[in-house]
Amino acid sequence: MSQDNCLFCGIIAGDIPSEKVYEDDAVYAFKDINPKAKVHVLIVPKRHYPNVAVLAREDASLLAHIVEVAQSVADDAFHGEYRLVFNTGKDAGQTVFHVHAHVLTGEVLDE
Ligand code: DGP
Repeated sequence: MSQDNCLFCGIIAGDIPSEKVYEDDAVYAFKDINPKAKVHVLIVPKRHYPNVAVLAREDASLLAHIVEVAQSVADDAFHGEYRLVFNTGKDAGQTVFHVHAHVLTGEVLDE
């Protein structure tokens, strides 16, 4: 279910262009517009959840699937090693309130 005025719902629907990396029935993965690593992919569930805490509570298996997709992105990009970040809340740096996993990989990352 999508939400009006949600940027990532618009990307999933194809109304806003993005560089797709992976898609299945449940998730969509695309390149971050402002990459913080050589490979910086966002993975979003197609159904709108505002943050990872709500997703974990309402559909833990979908959260596990997002981790599987992150692993697959990193398997392809950088021998399966990656950083997985869910900014949760405005004061933690969340700017888009449709849950998204940042997958940072493709190079050795700073600590
Ligand atoms: P966060 O700060 O955790 O809410 O991350 C939001 C990310 O979304 C940020 O890294 C930049 C990315 N982003 C924002 N707008 C767009 C867009 O229109 N297209 C793409 N591909 N990424 C976007």
